[in-house]
This record gives sequence, C-alpha cells and structure tokens, in this order.
Amino acid sequence: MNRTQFSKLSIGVFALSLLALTACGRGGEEAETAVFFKNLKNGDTVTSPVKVEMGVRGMEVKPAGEIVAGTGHHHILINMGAMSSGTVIPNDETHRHFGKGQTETELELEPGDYKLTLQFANGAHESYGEALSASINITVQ
Ligand SMILES: [Cu+2]
Repeated sequence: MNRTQFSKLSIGVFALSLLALTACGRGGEEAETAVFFKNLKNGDTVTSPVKVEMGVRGMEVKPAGEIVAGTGHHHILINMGAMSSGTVIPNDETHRHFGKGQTETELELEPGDYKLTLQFANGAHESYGEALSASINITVQ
C-alpha cells in the first residue's frame, strides 16, 4: 500500500483502522486480504445463468456510499483483468457492481469462453487493485 492509497483510505474514516495500520506496518496485506470465487474455479465449464458466489477475506462487505477503510463491495469484470488501484470502476455490461453488498449473483452469458475477474472496490467504486482481485477462465456451454 503506497502513501496515496493510504491517504485515500483515511478519507471518511471515523475511527482509526487498526487492521490497515497493522497490514501497512508488516507489508503483508496481500496475504491477509483477498477475494475469491467460492463456487467456481479456473477451467470450469458451466451453463447460463452462471451462479457466482463472491468471497472476501480480511475486508468487510459494505454497501456503496461512503468510503470506510477496510470495507468495500464486489464487482465482476467480464473478459478483463484487475483494475489498477484507485481507478473508478465504470458501470456497464462488462463491469457489474454489487453496491448493495451482495455476495452472490447469477450472470446471463452466451455460450463461449470468458475471463471473469472479481474486483473489490471502496464505497466510491475505486478499485483496491490487483491485490484484491481474482481472475478465472470459464467456458459457458
Ligand atoms: Cu461499485
């Protein structure tokens, strides 16, 4: 986590986040925070609608709105990789937001090969970057 990211996280924080401070101090936040597909793995063949269960470790899921350190919501990016840290995630067919704090969804996808990226972002939809993303390739029959 660099200084810019840290100051962004600090905006809107009402109390100090011991978690973030600890992670910065140890430089070990990658191991302690992560997102993951709970029910899908790389190489899976599935049928539409594709149920996706979204998991996160070391962060709290919170509906979009205000920026609070240590919290955010899930996004699924279709046929692209992680978005760099601080980038505002667009809202369109290939950038799905789960701003109500949802942790599962069903995607309607035409048959074909897809790359799905799970991307965690803060309350203002600013990406937490690659460290809080996970990508898999799946085939929809
Ligand atoms: Cu969002």
